[in-house]
Amino acid sequence: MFASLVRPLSKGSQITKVLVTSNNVAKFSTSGVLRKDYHDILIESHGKVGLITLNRPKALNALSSHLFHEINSALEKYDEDPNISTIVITGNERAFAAGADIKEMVGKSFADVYKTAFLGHWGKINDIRKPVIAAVNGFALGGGCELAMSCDIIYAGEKAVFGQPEIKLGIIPGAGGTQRLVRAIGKSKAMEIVLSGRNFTAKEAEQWGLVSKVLPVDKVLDEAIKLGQEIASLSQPSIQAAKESINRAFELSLKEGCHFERKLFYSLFALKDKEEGIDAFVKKRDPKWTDE
Ligand code: CO8
Repeated sequence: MFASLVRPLSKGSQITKVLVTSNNVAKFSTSGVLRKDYHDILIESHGKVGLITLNRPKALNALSSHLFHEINSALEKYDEDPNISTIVITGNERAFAAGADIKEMVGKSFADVYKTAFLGHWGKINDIRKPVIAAVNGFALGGGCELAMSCDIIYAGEKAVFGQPEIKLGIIPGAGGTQRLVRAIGKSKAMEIVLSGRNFTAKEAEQWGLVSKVLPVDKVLDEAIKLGQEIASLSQPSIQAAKESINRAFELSLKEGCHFERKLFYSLFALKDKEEGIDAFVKKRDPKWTDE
C-alpha cells in the first residue's frame, strides 16, 4: 500500500520518513516533529533543509486555496521545527506554478472576494523567519511568479518562464506582483511585463536581478538544496537576523534601515555563536555553532 517517494537526490541527501499511499495521500514526519497529511504537496527533508514540492501536475500546479493552505501549513511546521533551518519550494519540470487557480474565480463578485478576503492567506509566507528558496522550472506565472518572488532567493532552470499575465484575464496581480516586481527589476520593465502580460525568460530574470542563478533544468533543485544546506550549516540566529534586516530594506528609508541593521548587529554580540565564530577565526579552526 505504501511506496517510498522516488526522486533522484543530490549526494548526501536523505528523505526522512516519507510515505505516499496509493491514493497519493502523503504522511510525513521530520524527526517526528512535522507530521501532517497532505494531498497537493509532497514533503521531504534533506538534512536540515525542508523541501515542499507542489504536486498538482495536471493543473500545472495552479495554486488552489487548498494547495496554498497546505503550503502555509508546511511552511509553518518547518518554521517551528528545530531540526529544519532552511526551506526549499519547488514544482516539477513543466511548472513551478501557473498562477492562482483561475477556475476558483469563476462567478465570484467583488462582494464575494472582498467580504471573504479571498486568497488572503497567501500572505503567510511573508511571516516565515527561516530562509525560503524557490527552485523554479517551467511556468512561474501570475500567482506562481508572486510565490517565487515571496521567497528569499530564486534559482531557475534555463527553460523557466516567468510572467504576470493577469491583465489578459481582465484583472491585475494580487499577491504582491506589482510591488515586488518593480522593486526587483525597476519601473519600466515591471510596467512592460504587467501591462502587456508578456512572459519573460529565466535568462532575462537573471539579467534583471529577479533570479540569482540560472541552471540546467535537472540541477536546479539539487543546487537549491545545496544552498539551503550551506545556509543551514551557519549560525541560525545570525541567518534569521540577516534575513530580517534585508527584508526591512523594502519597508524603511536607507537611514532607518541602516539604523535597524546596526541595532541587530549589536544585539548579535549577545550570542554564544558570535564568541565562537570570532574565536574560531582567530585560532584558525572550524566554528562549532550552537545556535545560541
Ligand atoms: N488555473 C487553473 N487551471 C490551470 C491554470 C490556472 N492558473 N493554468 C493551467 N491550468 C490547467 C488548464 O486548465 C489545463 O487543465 P485541463 O487539462 O483540465 O484543461 C491544464 O492546467 C494544462 O494547461 P494547458 O492545457 O493550458 O497547458 P498549455 O501548455 O497549453 O499552456 C499555460 C500552459 C500557458 C501556462 C496556460 O495553461 C496558461 O496560460 N495558464 C494560465 C496562466 C495564468 O493566467 N496565470 C495567472 C492566473 S491569475 C493569478 O495568478 C492571480 C493571483 C492572485 C493572488 C491573489 C492573492 C490575494
